[in-house]
Amino acid sequence: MKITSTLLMIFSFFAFAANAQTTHQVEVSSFMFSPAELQIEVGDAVQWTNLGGNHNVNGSASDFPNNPVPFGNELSTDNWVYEFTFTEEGVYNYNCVAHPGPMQGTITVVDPLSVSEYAADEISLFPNPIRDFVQIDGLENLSEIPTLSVFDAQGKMIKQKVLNGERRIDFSNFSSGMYTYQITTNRGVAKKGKLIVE
Ligand SMILES: [Cu+2]
Repeated sequence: MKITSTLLMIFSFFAFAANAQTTHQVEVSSFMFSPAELQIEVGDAVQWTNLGGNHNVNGSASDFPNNPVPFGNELSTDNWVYEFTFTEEGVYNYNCVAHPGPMQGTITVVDPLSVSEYAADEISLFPNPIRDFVQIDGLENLSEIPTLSVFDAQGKMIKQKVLNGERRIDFSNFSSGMYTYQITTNRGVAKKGKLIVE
């Protein structure tokens, strides 16, 4: 029974991954974007929904010249929905022009095929599927202090932990499902992959 449901999850994940585009939701309210930080894949769309207040999404070239592509809509008190599809890798910053202090966001667009891992073979995570804990071995092969980041199926970061000697990570408060993770250092991505929580 357990094996069957795990296999089903694996198959449905690959079906999901194969048909590529995901639409990620960001709520706009007074005075925040939620989630404010999102990591997505090339080709994914982000849909911002204004729940109330005079706000917009401003990722304009004049305010954010480092954005690979400008994006955004006009200020409005309507309950608007704005959608943008990100087709170029990179880090995109944006704000609300009426409330640029508190209302800021970042979309990080990654190409899953182009992110290479520099220590994939030296590091191992087990067990996977995870029940309550995952053990990470091989981190002593890295000369820098690694950070573990875990993302849900929508690309939202839900856990981030500096692995300062810690090798056994608690997943007992995670709901069942599919997650992706990255172990990063100052050098880049040491290892990345998928995790299943039972
Ligand atoms: Cu605003």
